[in-house]
Amino acid sequence: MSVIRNNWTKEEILEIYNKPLMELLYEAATVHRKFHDPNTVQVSTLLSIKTGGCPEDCGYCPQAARYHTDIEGNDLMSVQQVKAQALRAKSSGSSRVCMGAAWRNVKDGPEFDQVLEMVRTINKLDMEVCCTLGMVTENQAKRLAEAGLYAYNHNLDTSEEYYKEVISTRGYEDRLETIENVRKTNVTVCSGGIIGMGESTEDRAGMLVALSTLSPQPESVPINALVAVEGTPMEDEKPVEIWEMIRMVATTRIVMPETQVRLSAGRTEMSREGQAMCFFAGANSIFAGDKLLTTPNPDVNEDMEMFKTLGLNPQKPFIKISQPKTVEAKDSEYQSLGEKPRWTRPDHTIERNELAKEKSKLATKE
Ligand code: SAM
Ligand code: DTB
Ligand code: SF4
Repeated sequence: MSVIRNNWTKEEILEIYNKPLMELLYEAATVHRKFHDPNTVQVSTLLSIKTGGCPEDCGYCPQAARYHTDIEGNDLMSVQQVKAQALRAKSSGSSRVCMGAAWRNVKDGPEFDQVLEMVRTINKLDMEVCCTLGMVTENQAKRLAEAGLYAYNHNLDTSEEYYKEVISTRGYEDRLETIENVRKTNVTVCSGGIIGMGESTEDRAGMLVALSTLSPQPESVPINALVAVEGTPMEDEKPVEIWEMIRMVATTRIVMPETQVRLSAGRTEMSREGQAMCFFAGANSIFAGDKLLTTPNPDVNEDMEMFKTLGLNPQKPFIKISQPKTVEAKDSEYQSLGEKPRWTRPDHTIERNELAKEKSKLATKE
């Protein structure tokens, strides 16, 4: 039985990533079978509970207010709307709902209280609840845990070095600190990244070093292929080749044997054969539903057909960790502290982000 290693080096990871493909696939599939049932895939549904208008400058993101994209922004959804969507997701075979908000960080107040109520409501539907709300403090993470949150998603996105070329409004250390805050609770950590943003293979390996040396390693690692959205600084990035996705998934599986590796954004561009190779290489989770947060995703029925063709079964909820208990707001042990945490704001200049902002200003004037 291999042991989980928290001391992977970039050189070792690069060596794995660059192996002849058949060797890489065989090694990854062998690790996968030791730790997981290869015919079970976890299915998560994404729900954008607050869309667009985000103050950050993430170069890949269509929800950043400073870029001129086509998406329709929305205020925070109501608890009832979220419940209806969660029920739909459950009936179509999802065991988890991941609620995303276009926020830089969580702010104490009525909107966060409403999100806590959404967490309670979905947990009571016996589904795993995940949130991705930006940076969180320890107290906020504890309040989410108490409401019944199962997972918190906060991606490292890329290597520490390349992160500076992607985002200037917050630092890598803020990302790591948020993950540490989540780790102070029983909520599981979901953290991964994006390939296809112009990063090098070394950056991909660097991100896997950062994730695999976390102790414990994240319980789930989403691997996204960039969805290049018009108006964002990355609109002209070339699509990721399926071989790169397969290599990234396989390498992630080898260095993080126990984690659920999620085939995330970019599936609309992948053939069934390509996705099948990713599952063989160790991917055992997907985002399902016609939409990711703002961009398209394969149709649920098509995904279920693919599962049938490949003999895959959706994973039941709470397999690895038991269902958290929900504490009602009136019985809460924690208070809203009204914190004003000082997350960093490096504010260095990223040329392509600045150009996209300028272009957006011109487009708005027209
Ligand atoms: N605002 C919160 C945050 O940034 O932490 C949560 C939502 S944010 C949209 C969640 C993640 O989605 C990002 O960290 C990024 O990895 C992924 N993402 C966003 N836009 C993407 C795109 N165009 N292509 C692929 N992944 C993307
Ligand atoms: C993750 O790693 N990928 C998801 C989820 N976590 C929140 C988001 C993908 C977003 C793709 C672009 C969009 O639809 O806006
Ligand atoms: Fe905002 Fe998150 Fe998009 Fe960055 S990734 S612009 S923080 S919604």
